Amino acid sequence: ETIGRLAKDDPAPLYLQLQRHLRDAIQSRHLHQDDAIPPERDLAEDFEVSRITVRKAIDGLVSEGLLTRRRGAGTFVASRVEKSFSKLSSFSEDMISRGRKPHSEWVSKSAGAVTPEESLSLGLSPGALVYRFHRVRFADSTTMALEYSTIPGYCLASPEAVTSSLYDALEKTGHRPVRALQRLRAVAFNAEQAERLGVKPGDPGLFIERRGFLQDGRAAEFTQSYYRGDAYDVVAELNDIS
Ligand code: 16G
Repeated sequence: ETIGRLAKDDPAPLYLQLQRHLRDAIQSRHLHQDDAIPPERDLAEDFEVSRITVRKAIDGLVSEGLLTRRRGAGTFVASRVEKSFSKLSSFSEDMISRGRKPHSEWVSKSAGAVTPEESLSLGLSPGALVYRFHRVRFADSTTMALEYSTIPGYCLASPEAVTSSLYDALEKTGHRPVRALQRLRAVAFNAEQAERLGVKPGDPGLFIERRGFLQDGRAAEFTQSYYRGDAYDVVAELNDIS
């Protein structure tokens, strides 16, 4: 099956055009998780570009985590989610960019006065209003994570404002975080968490705690995420500091 042709009048470099085609094919589910992509020489022929261009396009998508190379077998649509540790993206965005459908099962949604622990994490005064969201997060019908978010009251009109994506709701009120601090730790799922995720107690998880801030420095979120250890690779680009 051919994925398409490149537009003759597109001024973008060929490898970027090819990347766009492949990305679209994944997002629109013409290519699924674990599917092999056509061999380089077929892609080069189909798209009428050189193999160097094909290789460059694939290299970029491999480093983005959308594709993985398996030695001797070819290049496949990645099955584990490669999650950037340094991008301020949302769960929904992470899934949509991989052609998967984000979905949440709500455990609870509430409003209340900040606890002493939350007030420390969010820098709020005692008594301040916060909203709390506890969700099981899915990609299509697969469980991916458990999330507990605490959002200052000034960020949203009410907890009901969040129906699917929290970041979409925050974006609508102009309170999507622009900066965040994160901490990552290995965990073993306890019995309750394992049951919600449909894994075994003791199975490994990645605990990521994110504190997000607005441009003016005020807190926008305190979220504790428990990602499935069997579903995620956490990746980051490093630069020499010397
Ligand atoms: C991600 C964030 C979490 C944020 C959520 C919003 C990490 C480690 N955590 O899971 O802090 O609250 O996305 O997702 O990336 P949503 O907009 O899909 O609800």
